[in-house]
Amino acid sequence: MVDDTIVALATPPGISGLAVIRLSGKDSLSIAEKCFNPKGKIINSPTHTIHFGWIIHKDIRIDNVTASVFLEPKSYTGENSVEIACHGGMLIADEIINALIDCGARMAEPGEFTRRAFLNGKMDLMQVEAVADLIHSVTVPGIIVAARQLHGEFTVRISKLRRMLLDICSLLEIELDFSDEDLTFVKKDKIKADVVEVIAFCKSLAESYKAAEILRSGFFVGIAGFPNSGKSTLFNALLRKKRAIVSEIPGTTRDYLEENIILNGMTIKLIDTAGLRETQNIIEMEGIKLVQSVLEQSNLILVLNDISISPKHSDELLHKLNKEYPEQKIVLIQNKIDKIDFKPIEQKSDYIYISAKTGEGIEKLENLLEREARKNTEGIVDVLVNQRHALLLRQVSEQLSAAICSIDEGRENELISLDIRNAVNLLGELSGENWNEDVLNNIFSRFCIGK
Ligand SMILES: Nc1nc2c(ncn2[C@@H]2O[C@H](COP(=O)(O)OP(=O)(O)OP(=O)(O)O)[C@@H](O)[C@H]2O)c(=O)[nH]1
Ligand SMILES: [Mg+2]
Repeated sequence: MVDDTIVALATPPGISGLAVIRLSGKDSLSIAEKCFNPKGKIINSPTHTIHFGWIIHKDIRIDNVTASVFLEPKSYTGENSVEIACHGGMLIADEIINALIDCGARMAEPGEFTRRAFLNGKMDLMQVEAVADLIHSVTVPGIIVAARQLHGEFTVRISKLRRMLLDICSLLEIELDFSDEDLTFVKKDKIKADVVEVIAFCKSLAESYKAAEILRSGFFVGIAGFPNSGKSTLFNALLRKKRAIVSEIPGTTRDYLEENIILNGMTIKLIDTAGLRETQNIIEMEGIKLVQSVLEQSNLILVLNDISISPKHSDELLHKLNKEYPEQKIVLIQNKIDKIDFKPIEQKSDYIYISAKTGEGIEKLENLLEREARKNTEGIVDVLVNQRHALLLRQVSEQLSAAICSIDEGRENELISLDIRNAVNLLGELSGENWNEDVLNNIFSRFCIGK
């Protein structure tokens, strides 16, 4: 148990209705008491009570506030805590924090409150990561999954798996103790079936990493095409504002531009890029090089075609991009339909005809973007798999596959059990039952001060 008392602003700095300052540690109440008036209220307070009063430090009246008291272990960190809600404004909160530091608190490190919650057994590592995802997720489904993870539903599943694997190890090891008597406690076929099921579960979870990343950070959509096809006009139309420069001069966009739109709770990260063509212009060439990295990280690529030149004008480019980016879904968008007098026939449901200039077809395109974003994140229920989880889950699968090989080769129970126990330990790393300082530092580097 850490025994100093930490303090930090828990709300974003700036002007707001209220700001919340958090204090946690065994001396939280006595430190808050020193600057709180009326006297005697906080220090003698029962847990989960709220007190109205003034922060007065060195005879200067700073602000009137409410102070909520939580006594250990019934607090976020598991320690004595006080949350002071003051008027929003950087200087007021800063002055109160300085007063509390004067009275014995120390400024908290990023994520230190949650680190204490973990160290005091208030939450496991998967729940800690869920807190970060809950704060950072830019999609509503991402928030819903992170909240389930925080609630601990996934941890329960992992615990069940660990228990099941440990039971298998126990049976294998009991059999070992009675090896002279040739007793069989468990059928190897049954073990194999159970282990194969766990491998499939871990593999599919590890594969959900990419989809979880979409729920966490948004769905990346790169807009590509020949110069003048209307990419920047479409970018502006989807954003409902003039963000990118539009002109009839081919090669207008050089640097790529990135902006978010939110479609029914799904954040779509739109990226407008330089038009693709052979060019001798050095700056334009640099812009075109950047397109490659944008398209590589896109979840979906929209190729814009100027239908007024020809509906097939971009077919070769489309073919080339399909070959270069086999991982990405690529959709052809026919633009500038306001300039043609024939009515295009919709060939496929994904085939979209728009006029970025007049707005015709934009709603249909938005529906397609939302549909694709949701399709790419289906099946994620109670955990947002991150890089750390994916790595551990792959290692669990490898250990269990080794156990299956040992069973198939008729090896001794001792060896089979060893591989399964390694997998159990790795699952323990996932939930944080086995942890080390490096893992914690890495996880908490994502946190902000005050969380
Ligand atoms: N009539 C019509 N003109 C359009 C439409 N979309 C774009 N334009 C015009 O086409 C020209 C090029 O548009 P941009 O949006 O700058 O094209 P771009 O693809 O971003 O071009 P680069 O940045 O050079 O690669 C501008 O004059 C636009 O007004 C459309 O739907 N209809
Ligand atoms: Mg442009």
